[in-house]
Amino acid sequence: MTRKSRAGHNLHLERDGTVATLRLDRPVKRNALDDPTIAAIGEFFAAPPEGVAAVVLHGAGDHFCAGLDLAEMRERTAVEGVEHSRRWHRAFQALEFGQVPVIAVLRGAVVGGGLELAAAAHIRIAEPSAFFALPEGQRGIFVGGGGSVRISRLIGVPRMADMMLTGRVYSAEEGAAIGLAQYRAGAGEGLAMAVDLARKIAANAPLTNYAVIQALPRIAESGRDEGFFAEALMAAVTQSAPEAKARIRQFLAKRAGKVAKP
Ligand code: 1HE
Repeated sequence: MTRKSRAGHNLHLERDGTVATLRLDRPVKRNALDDPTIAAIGEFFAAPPEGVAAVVLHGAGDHFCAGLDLAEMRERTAVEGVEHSRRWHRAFQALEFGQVPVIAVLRGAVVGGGLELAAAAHIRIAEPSAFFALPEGQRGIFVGGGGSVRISRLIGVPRMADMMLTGRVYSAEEGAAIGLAQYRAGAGEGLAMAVDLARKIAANAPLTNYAVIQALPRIAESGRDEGFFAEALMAAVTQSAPEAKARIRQFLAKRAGKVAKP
């Protein structure tokens, strides 16, 4: 049964069993992110509804997100500017290093802070209409929602610098090819694909999903020796869980699915 509700400022929530679908809900402003929406995103991901095992994130209307709400720009002291950016960081950290995997469905503008938000998700699906840009250069500002950390890791510093310096816009096809999305979907098909992937994710052992979110990126950014050790610890923790033992017994008893050829 699907349950719908408001999940915070400019956020709409639909819940179907273990999958929650969170929609940025400000289509008249192309889902531009104002301060209360950033706070609501952080609050949602800091404490997702009980029993939710995967979240699909998308935008109402034709655009995922046009980035920072430029109408909110005002005179800020240096400290206020830092604090503003840190609020975005906290909100997107809650998403990236939260409790459940997040799949973003991208169509239309995935721009500025919208791309920073998408980059915090674990899986991105691009519909043909999606386009990726960092117009901060044209606006005279810098990324402030974690983009220089996350987007540069997705596509490399040279590509990100090019986007910011020249205003280069990547199409869905180009964006997927350089790593801005792992999947491409047909027009209007991204949401169904995301829910499908979310159901697969939700069927995994929760501890494995948690390890993928929490341990994998940290291991990838640590030294090799620390990485191998952290991996061994994580492997030991996951395999000692009763759920892992039960799943492996099921496979050996030929009661679990095989890995299917692509
Ligand atoms: C906005 C915003 C916004 C639209 N803040 N109001 N982001 C940008 O520089 C992107 C700016 N937006 C655009 O380039 C275009 O709006 C789009 C390509 C996204 C969509 O174009 P279109 O033709 O579908 O819509 P529109 O007519 O431009 O916009 C519809 C309304 O949304 C309009 O307001 P209206 O009152 O005239 O109807 C726009 O002003 C409004 N709107 N985008 C405020 N971003 C943590 S740091 C992050 C730094 C950044 O994100 S910088 C990048 C900011």
